[in-house]
Amino acid sequence: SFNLPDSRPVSPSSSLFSESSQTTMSSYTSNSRPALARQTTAEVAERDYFHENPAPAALEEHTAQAKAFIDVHAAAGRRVVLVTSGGTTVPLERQTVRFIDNFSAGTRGATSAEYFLEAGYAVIFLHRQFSLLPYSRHYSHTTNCFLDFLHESSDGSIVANEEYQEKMQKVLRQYNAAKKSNLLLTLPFTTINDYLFVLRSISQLMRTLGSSGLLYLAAAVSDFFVPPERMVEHKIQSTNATDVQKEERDSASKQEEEEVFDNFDSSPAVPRSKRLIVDLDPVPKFLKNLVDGWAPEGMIVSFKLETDPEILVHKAQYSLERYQHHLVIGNLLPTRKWEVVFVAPGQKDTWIRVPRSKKNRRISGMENTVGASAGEIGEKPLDPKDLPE
Ligand code: PAZ
Repeated sequence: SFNLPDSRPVSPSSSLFSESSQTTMSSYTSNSRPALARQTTAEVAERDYFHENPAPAALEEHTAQAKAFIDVHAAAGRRVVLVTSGGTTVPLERQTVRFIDNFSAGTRGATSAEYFLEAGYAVIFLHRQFSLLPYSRHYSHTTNCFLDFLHESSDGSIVANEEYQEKMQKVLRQYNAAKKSNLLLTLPFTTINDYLFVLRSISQLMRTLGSSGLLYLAAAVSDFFVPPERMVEHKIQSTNATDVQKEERDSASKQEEEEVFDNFDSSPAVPRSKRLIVDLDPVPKFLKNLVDGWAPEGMIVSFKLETDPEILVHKAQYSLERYQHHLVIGNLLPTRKWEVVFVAPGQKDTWIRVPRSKKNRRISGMENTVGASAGEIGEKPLDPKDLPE
């Protein structure tokens, strides 16, 4: 019931070629680069990132699937939402054994997708592979193994246990209805790079939907990554067992190896082979590009996660001001399952709460400290002193 503005506020910076945007002359001379032109900083960052990083193998296939899905629903006049969900990984090696990850299980995205389907949207669910999915989320990743929901009846057929039947039937019917009507397209990503490539492609496809397209960006996207020129090919070694072998190689390739291995600190305090210093670059902030160039007519909702209650609203407001989209939904890590703040242009910041489930109360240890009823709206977050130690 929150009122979103019909269109984004027009500000000087909302134009791709605005006077206020910083313009940069391309300094590239390579023939493979596009012709020199005056470009905004955001455009240069986009061109460089997508030029320097490899497109994921599944990009074409996923883009084709999304295009077919969008075309069908656009022709039917149906609203389409792109929901992004789950965390992105940051690989440390090209042949990836180790990677950096984050906490997100995809609960927000998978749950929201169900509500969007219920509200009549067709949903493209761009999610971290193996994170929670709409409908199946009720039975996967739970403390119960899914087999615990089932038993074998006397005739040998497998049926749901009595206590789960009502809910399972409801969920199954909703899932089958979405499937039958082709209303749910699930597309997986794993790395930050996969995510950025496919997000750009799908957002651009959503342009055809105009204002019937909604982008609901709930994924927990890494802010840092290892750029390709600093990423080693093979598993980073933790012992110097390969050093002897290395010494036998010619000096040119030795030097090359040392350059490649610059993830290692050379501090003499601890043997070099035992230390790993991870040196990450910032991931370009593409929300500006998305808002201004990829899907300029779509409604765009982004999420902002923080752990410090003192900075959440400020960061959400900053994001809204900087990117000029429709809504930032802020949440705090420990309370995110039952409390969010809506920050929208021209509107008062509004905290929205849902009742905490028994499970959430158990996790937070907050029972009996703060009352919350269905859809409660407030002007302030829960008091941090009520949060568990
Ligand atoms: O996946 P989840 O339900 O455990 O968490 C959801 C969330 C906190 C990742 C999401 O609500 C969110 O805030 N996403 C944006 C995170 C960020 O990049 O700030």
